[in-house]
Amino acid sequence: MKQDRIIAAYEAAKERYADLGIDTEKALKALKDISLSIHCWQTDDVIGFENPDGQLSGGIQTTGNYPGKARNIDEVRQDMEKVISLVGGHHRLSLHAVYGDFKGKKVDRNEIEPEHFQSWIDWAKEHGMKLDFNSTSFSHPKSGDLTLAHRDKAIRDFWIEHTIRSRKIADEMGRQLGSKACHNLWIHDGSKDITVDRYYYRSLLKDSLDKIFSVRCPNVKDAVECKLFGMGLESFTVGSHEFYMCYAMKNNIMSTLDMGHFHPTEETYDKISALLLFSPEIMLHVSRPVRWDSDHVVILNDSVQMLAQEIVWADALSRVNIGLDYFDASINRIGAYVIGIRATQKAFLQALLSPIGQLREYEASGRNFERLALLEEAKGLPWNDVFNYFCLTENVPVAEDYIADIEQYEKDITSKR
Ligand code: RNT
Ligand code: ZN
Repeated sequence: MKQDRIIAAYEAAKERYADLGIDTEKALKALKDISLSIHCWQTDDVIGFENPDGQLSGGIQTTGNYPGKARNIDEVRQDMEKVISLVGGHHRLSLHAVYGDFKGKKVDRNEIEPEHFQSWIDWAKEHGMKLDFNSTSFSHPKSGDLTLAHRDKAIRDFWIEHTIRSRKIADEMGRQLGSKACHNLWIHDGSKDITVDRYYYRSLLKDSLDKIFSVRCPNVKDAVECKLFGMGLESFTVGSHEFYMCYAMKNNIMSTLDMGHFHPTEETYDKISALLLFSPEIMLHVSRPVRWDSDHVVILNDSVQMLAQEIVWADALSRVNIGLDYFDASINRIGAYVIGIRATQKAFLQALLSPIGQLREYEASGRNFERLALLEEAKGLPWNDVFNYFCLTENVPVAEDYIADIEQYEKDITSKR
């Protein structure tokens, strides 16, 4: 898009918003300050570097075999650098424990150390990014259907050790980068068919978590991620919503809300204000479930817009850690990142530009027709012109211009892998 047209459209949008008492400059500044925690695992379909021929197992699955996936640490970094060059703002990178710099050596999950992630910390520093971390319980010989809730103490201990080490790695990342790292704990533990010992498994998980969180990590913000069910584990998930919600509240840690982990007719946004009244911070996995937790690429849909509105309207941007979590192996993976990141940013910008003052006034005085009418009108405000201007001022491609850029990257780089 031509620069003078972007600016002219922005100036017009700015005036239109000013009519409604909305300051676009303020919204743009707020958008710039929203750091998304970009997941590393869209680059290589959640495989990591333990064994490049490894298969994904443990309640989650990627579908598709689009060519050009990253095969090693250099390619993951190359692709992440490309992604961040195509989106405005300053962001975080979320790593999983299987993405360590193992240099071809076999390092089991109960042996990982901060040193295996030092090159990531250096990379992050070099690129002005902060890091977040995730322990990895899936895709491992010791992770059948159960890990931290396994009946066998030896298996539980193995995963307790892994998770404590993961938290220590996150602690080191937070320390060196001067920004507390979110450590997210998600395990797939559950069963395919009806289970008769639910209380027992949950008591084992609770005990394992108590051991894990007894280790102090001052540079970490801990989060636990609940789920309704996993692939092949349809009848029972040990770490259910209520289980983790209670655990998080009792132990002063964060709950992670993954948009794919709830019933299709539930909306994640409605959970925010309920949680924030009891917990100082929460974590999100912005995702797109299609019929189930399919982890499709995030798009600008109602769920994401309502989520962003809820956070902005609750004045809770500083209390919500916004992580992304999707993996689509059926389309260009860099494209998948840019679409999802930009969709999330657009949702927040829309929310920042909404006429919330007037909406609240209508609501407070019982003028519900007026409230609904203004909500509808706000959908058509020229927020996209403001977003284009954001991209322009951030020196990243405006509107669909990034498509050609990604096609070029595919031609030059990923198609040759
Ligand atoms: C799985 C969870 C979890 C994973 C990532 C890879 O259902 O959403 O967050 O997707 O840790
Ligand atoms: Zn998730």
